[in-house]
Amino acid sequence: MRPSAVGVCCISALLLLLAVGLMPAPSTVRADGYGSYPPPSSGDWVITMDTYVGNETIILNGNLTVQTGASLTLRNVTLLINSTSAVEYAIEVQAGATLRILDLDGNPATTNDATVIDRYDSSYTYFFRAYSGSTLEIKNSMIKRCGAATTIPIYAGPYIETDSALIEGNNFSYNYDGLVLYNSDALVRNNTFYWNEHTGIFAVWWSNATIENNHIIASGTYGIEISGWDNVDPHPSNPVVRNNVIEDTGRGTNTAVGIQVTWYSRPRIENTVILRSTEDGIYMGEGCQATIENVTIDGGNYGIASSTAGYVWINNTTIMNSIIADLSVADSFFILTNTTFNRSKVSVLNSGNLTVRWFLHVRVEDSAGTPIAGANVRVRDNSNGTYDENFTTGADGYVRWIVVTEYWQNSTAIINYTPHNISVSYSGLTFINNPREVWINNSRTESFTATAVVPELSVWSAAGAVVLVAVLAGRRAKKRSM
Ligand SMILES: [Ca+2]
Repeated sequence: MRPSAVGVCCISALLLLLAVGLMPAPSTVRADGYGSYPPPSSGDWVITMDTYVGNETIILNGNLTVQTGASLTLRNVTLLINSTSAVEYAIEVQAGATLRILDLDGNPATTNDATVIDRYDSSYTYFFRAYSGSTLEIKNSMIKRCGAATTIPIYAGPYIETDSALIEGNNFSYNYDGLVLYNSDALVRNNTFYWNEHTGIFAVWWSNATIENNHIIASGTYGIEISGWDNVDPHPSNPVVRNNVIEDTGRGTNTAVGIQVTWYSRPRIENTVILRSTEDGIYMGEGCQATIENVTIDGGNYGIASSTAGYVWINNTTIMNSIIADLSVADSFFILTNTTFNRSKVSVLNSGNLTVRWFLHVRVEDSAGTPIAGANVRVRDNSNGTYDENFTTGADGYVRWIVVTEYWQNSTAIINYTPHNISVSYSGLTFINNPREVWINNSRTESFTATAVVPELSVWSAAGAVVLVAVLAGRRAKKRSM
């Protein structure tokens, strides 16, 4: 059946609307709400009961307070805070209250349904505080231009001091700090932090948050700051930081650090890429320790720098293209395992020291290339050290992941522990080039080959095998002749 003229007309109109982006809002996209709703046109908006607002733009000329026992859910809401002086209005979530800032479809890829919180068209900022004991969920939404230029965490940006915080799939842009975690074990993942004035994510005062899969772009001073607040009464923060990309911290001009760790904090930093920080990729400050694993740092004045930190364990990491030094170790202890850096760009200062280690794998095989299980492998470092360990090969003929030290360095000396002496033994066999001296300055596999095949069978069982083979061959021959 041919479409009617009216139908064609309607379809054409629809296509036109689609083409120019003027699709009428579907019926679900209609301002609605209940509870402490609608918000007042002036004065504070106080949420005293379970409240929902959807698909609405609100200009708030006052504070927004979610009171204890109440909840506020925002979906596809644009909330503009109209402060008229420098320190005026705030969004506050009290202990025992819940705030949910959500999009409509639960999909971070569609951003036109995000809830957006921003200041109104003035130069005055606003504050955002989710207090201890509150519940906060921010998903697939945007928070912009929050916080003031201050070192006081509660004023510096969207401020979270509750553990019950899920921050996922959002965009935090143009805030002073993109996100402030204060005594918070929040889960912060899959967010974008763009052009926050000072810091992308500030985790301070016992914040053991999980910070993962975030993209932190062009923060002014720090991509992520992990802090124990001070050294007088430190409250170290020990977050897990993984799978993040942090780039252009400092925007090429400021003295800026990809990940700043201070005051006895002990983060774990994994699978993270740090590009073009202006000063340091990672800085480790007083009393701090960290495990840094599978991290790539490219560019900046320094790769990983420290001052009076404790132990910094750096594993499977690559540091490259630093302008001044890939490693700057001041009064700290860096232990590198399987980590790539430029040896001509290392600075060890004062009482600092650096240990460089690699993984050694040893394979043992017979003259036919068959792996030998149960062979003994002995590894010793040179006369500067005391390392002397024995291992046994597995079914695949390997001993793997032997950690060997190449050298140790302080501000005045380098002590080499390589070349290493590696020997293998197996009853009844001799091996080519065994024992051998190996200069180990990268992770590597050493293969040892025997001069004969493994004498697997005794004389009697070998004779038995010959008989068995003969019998089998005979059967086969009979079958064929049938
Ligand atoms: Ca969405």
